[in-house]
Amino acid sequence: MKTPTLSIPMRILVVAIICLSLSEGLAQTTLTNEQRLQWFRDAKFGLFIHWGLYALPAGEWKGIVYPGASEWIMYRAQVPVKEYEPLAQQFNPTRFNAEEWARLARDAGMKYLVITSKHHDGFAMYHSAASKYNIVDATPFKRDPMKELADACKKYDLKFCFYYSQAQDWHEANGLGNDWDFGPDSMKTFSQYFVEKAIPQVREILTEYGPIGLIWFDTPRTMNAAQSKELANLVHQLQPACLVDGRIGNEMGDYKTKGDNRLPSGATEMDWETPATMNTSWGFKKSDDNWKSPKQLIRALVEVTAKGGNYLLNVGPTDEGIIPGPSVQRLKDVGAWLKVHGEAVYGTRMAPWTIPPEWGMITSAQGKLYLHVFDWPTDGKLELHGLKNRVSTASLLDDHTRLKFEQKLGEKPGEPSLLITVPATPPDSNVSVIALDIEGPPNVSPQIFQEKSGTVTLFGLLAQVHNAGMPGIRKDDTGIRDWTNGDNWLSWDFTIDRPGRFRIDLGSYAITSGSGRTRKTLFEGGHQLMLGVAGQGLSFKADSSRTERPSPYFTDVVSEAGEVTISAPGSYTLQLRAKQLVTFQGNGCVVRWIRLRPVQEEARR
Ligand code: FHN
Repeated sequence: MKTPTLSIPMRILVVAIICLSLSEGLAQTTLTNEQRLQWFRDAKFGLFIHWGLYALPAGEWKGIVYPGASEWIMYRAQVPVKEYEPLAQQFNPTRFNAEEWARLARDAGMKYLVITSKHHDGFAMYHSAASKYNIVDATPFKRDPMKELADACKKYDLKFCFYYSQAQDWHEANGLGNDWDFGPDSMKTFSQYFVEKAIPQVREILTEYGPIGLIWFDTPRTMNAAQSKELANLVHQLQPACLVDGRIGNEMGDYKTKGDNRLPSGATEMDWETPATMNTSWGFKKSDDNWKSPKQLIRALVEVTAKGGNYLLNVGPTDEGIIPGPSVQRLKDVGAWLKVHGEAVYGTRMAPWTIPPEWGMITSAQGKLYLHVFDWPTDGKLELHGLKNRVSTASLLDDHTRLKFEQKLGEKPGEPSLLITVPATPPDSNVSVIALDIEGPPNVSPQIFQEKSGTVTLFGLLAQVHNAGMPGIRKDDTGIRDWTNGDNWLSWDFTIDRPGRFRIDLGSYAITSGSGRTRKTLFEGGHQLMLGVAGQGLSFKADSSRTERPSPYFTDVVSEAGEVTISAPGSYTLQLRAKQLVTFQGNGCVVRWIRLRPVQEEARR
């Protein structure tokens, strides 16, 4: 049979179609964000390592202990480059053992490891061709610990990742941050630094160490959008599967990076990470013994997971290459908990409830809910409101003991509700987990319920903002922020099933880093607020006179609004309006929560 010959326009068309399908084939090798994020979403827990020349002074310079994190010593003590640089000649971490570090992370239940390839002091902890100021060329150690760690991570099935300070570089005349040697940043040619050091070094860490899970950029400072984009593109071009963190600058990055040690109020979005310290400093600091307890760390990991994020927990090894004992112990403790309860963490998704219940946190997986109980009930009954799915079984996660439960799926005030009968003592002293098998994908009522204690908490995150189109108020992951416009007002709908008299408090927050750094008390100055509920009105001043629930992360700053009586079960609306708002250091009123707590009759007498 004769093959039909194609006319010239037809041939052009065929060639074009072939080219198009080839280029589509190529496009498939570039990954979407969704594909890149897959491992990160399931991993939940990573090890952050801040290791550099700053481990030598370890927070002290010429006999003076400087406040804050040790890796900032060069900045805090304004150490000239010519005095800081010679530290390299003493840096000889002969006790460094990459396998030990990787094994420790693996045994802690971590799935990735992020280490400082270069921090703000500008010293490369790997063999860099772009700068001689690196661990191989400038120290007696002469080894490349990053090569050793990359191999060890592969062996222990951890994603190997790099931190890289892309804008601050106190060693370079055009890097940002060093004004004591090189003058103010405004006088520098940052673009020159960016092209001559940052870009070549990022290229090196992405080409010399095998597959990299993510690059953790930090403190972008004055970088412009084109520079952030160039860096992100470079990462994806060299390693399409490598993630870029949220501190690349200009709202870019494959996921969001929260503030250091910061946790959001509720579960509102996925794909974020909280970097956290175990004590105060990131780098090793001799005098820093402000350790969080293993319980606090386990609870923070659970809270981050339940709210949709990942927890990147830091250690600061010494100049000898040793991870401090208290850090090692804590990692082992978290690992022991995860060994038993990992099913309720890895691969799970954030809670279907925006706001966690008063007793703990919730994570979810296919057909499952995991109730992470921080405050074990003393009367043997754990209560959960809002779940519309039928529960088929409830059991303790550790030994699979079946638990009895009673479920009400009606529409009376307080329903739907689940009452689980639990043992008198918690199975785990850190966090006990109850696993629920549920029918169908989680379906949760958006109502705000009264908790078992009788308390109703109205979180800022759940507030309806009225006149929201006007400037002067915003909602972020902690609640209502920067409320400065009196035309804006807030309201919450909620249900009461056990009426009575309630004391109402308003919670703002102060950030505590645990380092003794200045606390940010956003209520300074006092706002005059008005609150209305169940036909009663309260006028009160929001101030900073009382704090509660001190935690390593937040201290709630509490203002007392007064008392109201809610005399019948049913649905109610609470309104919060401003009589006078004060702007303090650029911040307005913060509403993290409003809490209605039952007043005990005896206490009132
Ligand atoms: O300045 C750094 C600090 O030294 C540390 O590396 C942390 C880790 O998140 N990041 C910066 C401050 O946010």
